[in-house]
Amino acid sequence: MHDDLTAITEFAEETAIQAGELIIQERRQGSMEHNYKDATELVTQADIKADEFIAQRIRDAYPGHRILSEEAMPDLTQAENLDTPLWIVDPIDGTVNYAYGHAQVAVSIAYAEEGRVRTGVVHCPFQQETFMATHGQGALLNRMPIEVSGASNLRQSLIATGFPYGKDEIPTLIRRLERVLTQCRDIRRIGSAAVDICWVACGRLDGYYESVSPWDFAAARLIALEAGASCGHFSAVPDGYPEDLWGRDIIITAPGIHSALGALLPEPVAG
Ligand code: LIP
Repeated sequence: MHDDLTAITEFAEETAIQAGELIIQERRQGSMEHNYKDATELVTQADIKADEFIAQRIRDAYPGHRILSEEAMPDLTQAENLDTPLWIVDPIDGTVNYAYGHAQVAVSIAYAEEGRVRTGVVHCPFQQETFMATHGQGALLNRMPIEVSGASNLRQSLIATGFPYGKDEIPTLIRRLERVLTQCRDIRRIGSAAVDICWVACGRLDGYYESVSPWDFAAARLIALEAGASCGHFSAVPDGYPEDLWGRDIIITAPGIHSALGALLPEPVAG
């Protein structure tokens, strides 16, 4: 089962960089036809083209593997099937940023065996930055080692989070944001979970929390773990579901502030 992980990481890196070139060209050519999933979630033609490009490369190189991708009718139960290797792909994380011409956009490609993410690549084409990690081999930014910050005081920490396309949880999220913002240095809302988490991995942020989809965070979470981050959830992970791929209520921080931030996130129990 254990294909050569270093070769897989290098394949994912090459694929992500090539997909990054594709989405840069698509934006330059202005072919920014917008569509909406469920009438709220933006998807562009570049999403579709990059997703098809990545999926075809994976199918050609690893025909027996499965692919869980944001743009290919995702079936989240795939994450619970541990029999064959699984690729977790977000062709454009930070879709709204992409559509508005912002730079914080990522191609995210993760590879998992038996529910554990073993390699991850997050390529930010507009910033010419490639974050990557192979299980047990550390984390890299443009092939140079990275590590989390030494933050140990929440009040002096910079925390990132984000908000879903749907609006029904906003009141709870705003109450949570108020608890965090009154206890930390400041908040950042960058618009891409993959970028948020990789910035924790390299010390540009001290912590991150959010609920997102597996393809948004799977690769970046491994990169953060390999860079020394503490990764967890501030609510229960369903029994038997791989925690590496469970995206609800995730918290990823420099070790020194993990418990302090984690204590603020659950909704206080009335009483
Ligand atoms: C995005 C996430 C981000 C979240 C956005 C959106 P997308 O993913 O990366 O953390 O706050 O609402 O879900 O839609 O750009 O792939």
